[in-house]
Amino acid sequence: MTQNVTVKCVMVGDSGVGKSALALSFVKGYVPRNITSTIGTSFLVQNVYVGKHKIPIEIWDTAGQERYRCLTRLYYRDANVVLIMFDLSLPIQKKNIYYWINEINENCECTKNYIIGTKNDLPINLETYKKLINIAQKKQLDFISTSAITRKNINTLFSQIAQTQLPKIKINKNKIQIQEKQLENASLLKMFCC
Ligand SMILES: Nc1nc2c(ncn2[C@@H]2O[C@H](COP(=O)(O)OP(=O)(O)O)[C@@H](O)[C@H]2O)c(=O)[nH]1
Ligand SMILES: [Mg+2]
Repeated sequence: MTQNVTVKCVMVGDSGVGKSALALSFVKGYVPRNITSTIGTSFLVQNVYVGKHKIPIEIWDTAGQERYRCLTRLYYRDANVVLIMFDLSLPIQKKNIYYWINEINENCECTKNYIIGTKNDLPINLETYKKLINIAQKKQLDFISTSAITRKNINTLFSQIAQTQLPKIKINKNKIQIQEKQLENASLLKMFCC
């Protein structure tokens, strides 16, 4: 028997970096022409298989605008994985990258965070790329360069995310075995004590 462990994966980043596109590209396999701006947070789920284990990944797609920030904090508080996303085709300030990393460090006890570069099908801004790689190294975060349009690295990213949760499946199995043992003991007690 295999136990399901659901992974809560939250995407954060400025408005327009491509969070909704990446979620849709992963779940639906394509990016619709007109993506509507995310209000609050939307939610999608997709199963990923690691060996015989089915791992449902919940993708929480948050709105980037400042006015929703208090609301979106509620979503990443109990996330397992956070994808901190930046548009590779645009210039970026270091302080913006650090803003998001600190925001997640202060508000979330996630098991794994990634820095995700988006839109790598467009001509990329080399300065942005270098800054992201350097900061990822400094902060010991994995960096993955993606495109929602070509689907570059999308499946690789979510397979990696699913694999990070495998140890939890083993723990859950142990828990279930212990519970079964306790039930057996309870039945034995009933037989002998009553
Ligand atoms: N070329 C390209 N455009 C993208 C990509 N991802 C998103 N976009 C475009 O960038 C714009 C903002 O994307 P969206 O997913 O709504 O950003 P969000 O505000 O972070 O959710 C849309 O016009 C998308 O079509 C990508 O990988 N490549
Ligand atoms: Mg969006």
